[in-house]
Amino acid sequence: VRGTRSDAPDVAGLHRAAARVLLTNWTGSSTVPSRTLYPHQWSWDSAFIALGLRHLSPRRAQRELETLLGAQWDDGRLPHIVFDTATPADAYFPGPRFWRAGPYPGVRTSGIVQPPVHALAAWEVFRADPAEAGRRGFLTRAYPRLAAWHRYLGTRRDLGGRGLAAIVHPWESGMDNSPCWDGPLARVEPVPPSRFRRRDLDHAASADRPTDLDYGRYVRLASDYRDHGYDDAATPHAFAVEDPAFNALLVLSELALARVADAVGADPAPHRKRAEEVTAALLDLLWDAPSGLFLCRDLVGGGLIREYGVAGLVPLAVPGLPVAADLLRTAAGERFGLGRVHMVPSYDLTGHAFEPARYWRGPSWFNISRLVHLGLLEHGETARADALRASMLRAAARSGFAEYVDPLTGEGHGSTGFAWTAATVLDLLA
Ligand code: 2M8
Repeated sequence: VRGTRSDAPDVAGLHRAAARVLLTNWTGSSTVPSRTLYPHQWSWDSAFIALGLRHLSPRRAQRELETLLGAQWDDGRLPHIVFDTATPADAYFPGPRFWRAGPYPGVRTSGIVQPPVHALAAWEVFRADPAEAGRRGFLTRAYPRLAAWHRYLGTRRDLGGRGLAAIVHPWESGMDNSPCWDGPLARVEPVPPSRFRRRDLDHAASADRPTDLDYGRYVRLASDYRDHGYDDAATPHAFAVEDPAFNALLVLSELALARVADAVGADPAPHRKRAEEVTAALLDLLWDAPSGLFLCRDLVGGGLIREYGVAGLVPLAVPGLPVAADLLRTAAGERFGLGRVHMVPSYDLTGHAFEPARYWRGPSWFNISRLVHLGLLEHGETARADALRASMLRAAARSGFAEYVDPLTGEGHGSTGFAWTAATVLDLLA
């Protein structure tokens, strides 16, 4: 499957190849992001994967989400990793022996969370085959779990007390080493690299990954949280941030959950209300008019974080967003170069910390580009949306479904055969 900037990819071949990636990464009850780098189930990956998988097998897409929901904790949190018990414990770091967590014996998980894309995915998966979903009681079983998940985020995670969900670890944003976290992380005492053994470097180039110093800080934050029993109130969080992408996804998921509630005979009104409240809080607390972008807020150091990351563009997907025109200008401006670079870069192209190949410090990612694509469609920007779609399909075809691509050259980096890349392609082709 080949496609360059000038020749469009062969659609049938691309579809077949994407389906093959999802088949290869399927474990029997869920899909691993990558057979090498990430050999377990990841929370927001599964939601994006289900959105693509529904076009191949709605039943399997339901199963994907059910496996994750089955690992839900009593407090409502959905863990960011559900460990595959058939995979050796040391295949990934930090593995189950590090986290020492799980909802009950036999299910091992991490103790942190990832962005709430699940209700959105569940609704779309349901719509792909309502009859099959109905036979399996998919929505009826998913609804209380999804509602409990959102409740967890709205209560225990409202660390700022003003209506937004906070993240307590960079991994929770899904954008691990975004330059947005450099400031808040500078306060965290890193664990020395001799105290842990990274596995990611066995499978990916170190120039494409976070540094050892980053990892030292990730390990410190995760072990502090673990040593306080993953108790949000009891942990003295050295890192606590309100992230616009995380909260915009919560808005989209609350809106989807309102539809789910309606479909199962529950009251949709509280979900719609919550979506309105989170949108209002996003605008009130994270919107930065001078830059025309949503920024992250540092709850420990105080104030907005003046780094321009793609998380700030994600609220574009929120229906009726009053600042959509400003966000569109920013997307098309020099920082994100929409239409002039490959897909949507994860960080300001003109920023001091921009690195085109290093993970979340510049590379373009398929899940985020898809959210921006949905935002463009939402606000009637059809031509720009079509161009972005074409750019994503080309990049996926050229790179063998890479984990991320260099926005300047389109060259793939990280793992190939990456599940949400393939799933996003299937979604775009549907
Ligand atoms: C990356 O994060 C994990 C930790 O959760 C890692 O670096 O090992 C991120 O890209 C994250 O967004 C993603 O969910 C995960 C699995 O694809 O990998």
